[in-house]
Amino acid sequence: MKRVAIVLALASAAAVFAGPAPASILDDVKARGALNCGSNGQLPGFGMPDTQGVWTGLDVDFCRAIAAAIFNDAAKVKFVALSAKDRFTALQSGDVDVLARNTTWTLSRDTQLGLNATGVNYYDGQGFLIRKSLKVNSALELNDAAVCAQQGTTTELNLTDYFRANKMRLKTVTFATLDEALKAYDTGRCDAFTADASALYSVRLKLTQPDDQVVLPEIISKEPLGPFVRQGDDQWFDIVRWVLFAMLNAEELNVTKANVDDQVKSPNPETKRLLGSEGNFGEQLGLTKDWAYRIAKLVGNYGEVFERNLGQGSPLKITRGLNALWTKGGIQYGMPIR
Ligand SMILES: N[C@@H](CCC(=O)N[C@@H](CS)C(=O)NCC(=O)O)C(=O)O
Repeated sequence: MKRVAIVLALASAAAVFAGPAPASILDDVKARGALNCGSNGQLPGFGMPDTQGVWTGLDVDFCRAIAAAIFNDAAKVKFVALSAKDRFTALQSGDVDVLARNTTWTLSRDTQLGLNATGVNYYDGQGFLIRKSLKVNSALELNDAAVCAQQGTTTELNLTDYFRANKMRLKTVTFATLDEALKAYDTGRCDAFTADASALYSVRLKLTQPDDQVVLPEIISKEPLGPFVRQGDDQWFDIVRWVLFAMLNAEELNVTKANVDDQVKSPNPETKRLLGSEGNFGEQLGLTKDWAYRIAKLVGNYGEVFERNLGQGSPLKITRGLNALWTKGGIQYGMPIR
């Protein structure tokens, strides 16, 4: 009896110490009235504020889509610029609710860091930028090169692997920030600069002589970039993952910012389920029936977001490539809403 009493006392003490069950991230975000979104602050096309403090980018619009789904207001987002090195601690500590910052999904990031990757909003790979004057045509000619890269990235690790696998000597020169790494490359401290291929498009435009640069043909890694959340809140994980699927499905069903009010009347059952005129799929996520309507209306579908930030509507002019929908020769694929 005595032992039982002690066990019970200990259990209730533990309950007191543990405190009340933590509120869900969705509840926190709603109570706060804004989503805290960890983003890149320096990378055109993915995440960057302009001189007026207006943020743009693929990852930025992804966070706006989450806000649209929750608040019916795409502006209810506070963007937090995070460096490669600090991004994971900011998410772990709760400083941000979601990390959408050109971050590669890898096994250790998905397990050891206490985080979960929710999907892939950009299929990327690592490439090299080099001065034309060096007359190098292939990354395999980089033996003995000094290569600039950024700390705390998969870029650094792949670079070492690639040189080792090809039995080439390497001098890695790393920096904490993109601007430092670029400056070093621009002033000739390195022969080549390496980063995700998507980033090379914008990085090139920041150099003093963009036309004197060439991107080598080799892509040396897989860099599936996507939004991350903390482990332990499945509802939040689902919301973030399904916001991306909703944007992809909207593109597949030709639901756009401009036509969504007509598409609500569409007889197509898939469109009806997406936009909430049939079923209660948004409610199953803890949101409202019209969650995906809000995303399409206020932010647009995946293709629209891609084109304005990275594609033909942007200075970068990146083609869809792997990021085309699966119906158009790419591998972007939204899971079915049913
Ligand atoms: N996708 C890679 C690389 C991400 C990364 O941080 N890339 C750099 C080089 S383009 C960057 O975005 N720098 C911008 C900054 O730190 O402000 C990863 O997840 O580790």
